[in-house]
Amino acid sequence: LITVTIDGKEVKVIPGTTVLEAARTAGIHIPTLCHHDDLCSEALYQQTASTPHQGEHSHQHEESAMLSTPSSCRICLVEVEGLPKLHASCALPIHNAMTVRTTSTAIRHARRDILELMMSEHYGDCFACARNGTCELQKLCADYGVTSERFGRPHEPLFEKAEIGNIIVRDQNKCILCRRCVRMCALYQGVYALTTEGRGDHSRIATFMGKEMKDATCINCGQCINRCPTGALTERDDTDAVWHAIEDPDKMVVIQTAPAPRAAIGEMFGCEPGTPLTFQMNTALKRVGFDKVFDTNFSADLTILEEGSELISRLYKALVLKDNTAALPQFTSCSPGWIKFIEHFYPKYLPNLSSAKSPQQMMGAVLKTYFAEKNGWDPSKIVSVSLMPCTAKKFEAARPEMDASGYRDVDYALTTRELGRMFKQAGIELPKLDKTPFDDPFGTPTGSGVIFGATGGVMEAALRTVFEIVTGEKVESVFDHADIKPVRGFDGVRMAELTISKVGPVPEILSHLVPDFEWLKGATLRVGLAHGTVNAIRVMKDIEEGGPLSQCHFIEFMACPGGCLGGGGQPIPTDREIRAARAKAIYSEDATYVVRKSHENEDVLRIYREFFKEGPCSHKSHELLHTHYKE
Ligand code: HC1
Repeated sequence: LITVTIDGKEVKVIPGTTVLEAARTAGIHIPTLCHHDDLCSEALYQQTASTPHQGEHSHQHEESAMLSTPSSCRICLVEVEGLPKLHASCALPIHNAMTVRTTSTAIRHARRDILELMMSEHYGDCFACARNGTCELQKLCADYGVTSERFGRPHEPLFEKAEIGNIIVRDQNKCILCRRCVRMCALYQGVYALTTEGRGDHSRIATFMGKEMKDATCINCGQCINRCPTGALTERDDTDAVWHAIEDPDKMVVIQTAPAPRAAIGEMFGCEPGTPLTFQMNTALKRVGFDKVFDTNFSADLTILEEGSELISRLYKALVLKDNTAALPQFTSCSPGWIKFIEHFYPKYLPNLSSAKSPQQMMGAVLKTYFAEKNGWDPSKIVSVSLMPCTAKKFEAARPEMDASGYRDVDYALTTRELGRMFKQAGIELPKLDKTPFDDPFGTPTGSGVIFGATGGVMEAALRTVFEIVTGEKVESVFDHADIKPVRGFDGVRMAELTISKVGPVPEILSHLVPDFEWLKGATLRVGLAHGTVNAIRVMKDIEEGGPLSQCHFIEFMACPGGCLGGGGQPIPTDREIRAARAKAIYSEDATYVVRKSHENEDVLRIYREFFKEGPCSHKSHELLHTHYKE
């Protein structure tokens, strides 16, 4: 270890640690606009950690370290004793003992000069910007007393207008070329939709051939938005359309809320990350005018019944009928960023995707059919809104195939940030509100629905149901079964194996799919998980090379780091520690449920009895709750 003295404080670090990282370790904050905690080498190393690929680590660690220090904003300048000039602390590795100062008149002036130069090219109305209040540039300008006296401000746009209408909206007039978006897209997502073009004064963030985001190979995950320090990247704003629907007396406006936003929205109202405001949010939603508030966790239970039954059918087809069209491993299909990723990059594996729609879409489908019929509502007058942590859910909602009932399953998908803004526009102080329960009949989920919001949650929920149905053994959570435990956690790629040593009778609800479970006796069920699409690439490569993941029967893929709780529509900032706090809240909520397995959700089972008539994966449920993604 090397001892470095920063502002008089000694800190011991491993050689190669940057001064910026060392300062953070010592609790000293050095301002920066191009560094992000998610993009430091340690975070990248953790993100690409895995159980089956240990050999890759050293190479990945080096690559991560290289790409994590862009040193482009120069705000993090420091003085080092014995060295002339100021140095960018994010690009200054520690190899010998050194003494560093992070504050001096020279440093403050230099930082102010840089900020003034940035503002001289920054066009846009701060008050109307979606990032007003969370803009890192705005904050630093305030901290350093930046004015436009010396270098002025542009009075008209320097670049073409923002690409309004696209799900990911870019406004280069607000871009400070920090390259966080480029690095995020490459290092966490492996998508490379964004790149840097030109040199010096002509540098700009670009897409391949200058295409609009909607035409680029972007997967709409929104991770770039969540790393952008300014308003240069935002999501399409659908709040006005939702306000109009709410104010239309002819419409019934129904909202469903996903598992991940409830553990995060409080951050927009000054709460600590991981403060669940599920039921306060219901009160607020009613107050702003939604007619019904349903729980996406409920349709997550429905998804588990469909997706789990599909897995059993595929296994039967492959193992008993020896049908090689069974397309194993089955891949989860509820993350729309992942769906677009596989469509772009691995289309030959589309048959492996579960045909089950995501919980968002399933809720929309049963809302405009089962619910409308049962309650005498005209489906053409229902406006189906969803609250999602995800920008890609806007794309999923608009997919042409998502209207099997004759109506759009979901009309508008709002991000957590958009709903937070709506609450603020309505003068709502969310944490102070009373609690209101969800509405029936889609308001009582199980703990399995809740954990969908975290990486590994869909798999754990599926295993609780599939394992218990097949073996008859009780599984309330991963802690009941040591072999299921590895599905939880934040390693980028994970695997688990479960031996099915005994089998039970086939429950009535699945009797149309398989005659018995004898064929599974003694079998080992292998499952895999990946979050962040850079890890999906690693899994797909392994499958192509016939590695351990090719032996899996079921793999969960989540496009965003940490799963939905780290979604691109979540409050800003989102980083490793914040994701961990949100995950804790989600798992704590699961533990409060008396019923924690999807197949024990009585209201879900009622839909099968009253509406679908047969069990999961029957004709009618296929029509409404499943879809097929084509090349
Ligand atoms: Fe998700 Fe899902 S968990 S995809 O991560 O399957 O977005 O939260 O709503 O649909 O339930 C997102 C979250 C979400 C769906 C569910």
